[in-house]
Amino acid sequence: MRRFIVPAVAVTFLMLLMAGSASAAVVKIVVEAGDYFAISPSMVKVTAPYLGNNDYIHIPLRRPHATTETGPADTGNARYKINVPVAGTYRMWLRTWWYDACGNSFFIIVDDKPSVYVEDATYQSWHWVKGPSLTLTAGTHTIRIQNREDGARMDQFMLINSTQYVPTRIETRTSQYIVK
Ligand SMILES: [Ca+2]
Ligand SMILES: [Ca+2]
Repeated sequence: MRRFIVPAVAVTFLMLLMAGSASAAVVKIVVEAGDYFAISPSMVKVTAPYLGNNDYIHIPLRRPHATTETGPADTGNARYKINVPVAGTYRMWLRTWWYDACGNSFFIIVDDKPSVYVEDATYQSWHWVKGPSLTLTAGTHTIRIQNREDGARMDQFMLINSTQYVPTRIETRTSQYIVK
């Protein structure tokens, strides 16, 4: 009897170890702007080979450009579906280009949750902006990037279950997590 118990304990221990290491692995989900499954005006896709990663999405400047934060002229948006492999808390980052202080934000709507928005004060330069912290179950989720101010652009977004990682350059797209 005893010689059967020892291997069973060993196997259980090994499985726990594997489960522990799997949940500790950092998951990084990188989505290209053009990976949406649906897009609605005034959001448009712009082909931009100079970025080295295909394209970006953009709320074109209105004439006249807004000079106050009075709210967007429309609900133009792009919708993405991602498959989250491991439940957890994910930091969202967006690689953006802002026109000015009245063209420097997007609404973000995850599944059917209330909208939040991202905004910062680096203008006319591509850069990563820290987005919301999201608690996500494993499985498919919808991310909507929506018009808040005209003149805003987004090149990529990223979800990562690590608070340590800070993106600084264009990230490699992770097609295995993108549902089209
Ligand atoms: Ca603004
Ligand atoms: Ca891009």
